[in-house]
Amino acid sequence: MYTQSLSIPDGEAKGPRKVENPDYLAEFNAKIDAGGFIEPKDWMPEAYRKTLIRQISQHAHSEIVGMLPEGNWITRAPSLKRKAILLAKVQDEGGHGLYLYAAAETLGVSRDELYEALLSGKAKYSSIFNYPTLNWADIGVIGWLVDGAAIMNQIPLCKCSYGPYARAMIRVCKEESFHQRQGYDLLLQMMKGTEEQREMVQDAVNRWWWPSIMMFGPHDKDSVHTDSARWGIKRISNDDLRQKFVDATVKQAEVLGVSLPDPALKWNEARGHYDFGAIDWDEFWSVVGGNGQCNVDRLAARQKAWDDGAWVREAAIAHAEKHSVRQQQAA
Ligand code: FAQ
Repeated sequence: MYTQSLSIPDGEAKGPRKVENPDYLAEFNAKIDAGGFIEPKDWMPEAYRKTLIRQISQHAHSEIVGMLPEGNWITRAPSLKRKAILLAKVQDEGGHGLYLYAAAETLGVSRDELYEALLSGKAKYSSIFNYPTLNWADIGVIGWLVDGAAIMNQIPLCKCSYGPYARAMIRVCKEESFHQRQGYDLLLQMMKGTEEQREMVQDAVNRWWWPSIMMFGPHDKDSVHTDSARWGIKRISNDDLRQKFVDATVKQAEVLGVSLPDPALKWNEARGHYDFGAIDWDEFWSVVGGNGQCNVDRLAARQKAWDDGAWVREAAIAHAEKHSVRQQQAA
């Protein structure tokens, strides 16, 4: 999308100008301080470029791995309407992955390199997608809590300093908003159903609440990518976003008629926020480190998709080569 007509200055084969230069740096900092966007052909410090490749590609990987827990339920959706909604949602997540890979490519890295980093386990993807979807209510809870957390994190990214990432986020957030609503609607319907359905919803909420809170990443004191805020990539810190999410979600849980599995969850008048219990960081780091319930299955599914798609990539290259020869002959 972004990358097709990108010709990079200074004669480099790909990627922006990498030479470090104090004048360029001053210009770059001034643009960031003024709230402007950095575009692919602009000079940028190498560390900024690397941080963006890391974050955008991990975000892209999260989207396409995130298709799996819900994709698993498409054939088992209880009605045609729910099947159509779920199919559209899962396709949207695949689309988000594609915008994000394209945005990362504008930074001078190839799709193959990014994909190789995912499949070899070098690059991370969101911890949340390593939990299993055990019952139909999980699909509603993913929409409500996981997409809800994703929107909370991604709205500020619409104003991030890197133009292609910020622009991709605008459309992604609109679609995530639909995802969140369809999930909440699904749960509202189930809560109006039988006792067994209400129990399924509560069970799903109990299992997904803490992993959703963990999605925002480690506490600020343990967050290592501090340059990200200075460069206007991350505009709100992990803990502040997590707090905003908890504050917004408690009321939604009340309306739904479910309890949140945290006895320490309590409104704090002095802070003007909800207090909540301690997060199990051992569990978080274990899942991030590859030892969650579904890490192995998720990567195996992505590897299979990559292998099964080899003929498509080969056909596309053959077509492009044929086209290029014809163009040369016609010239
Ligand atoms: N899982 O220094 P920080 C979605 C890592 S999309 C795994 O605080 P940073 C849509 C972090 O990478 C969900 N790893 O890092 C959807 C770093 O390791 P590294 C994805 C995590 O980057 C819905 C280390 O810990 N969203 O859900 C996690 O400043 C439904 C230290 O952390 C994005 O990617 C985690 N949860 O802040 C799809 C949004 N948290 O890289 C399908 C963009 C932290 O040095 C169905 N990303 N780590 O090896 C961000 O906003 C940031 O990257 C954070 C982390 C906030 C995730």
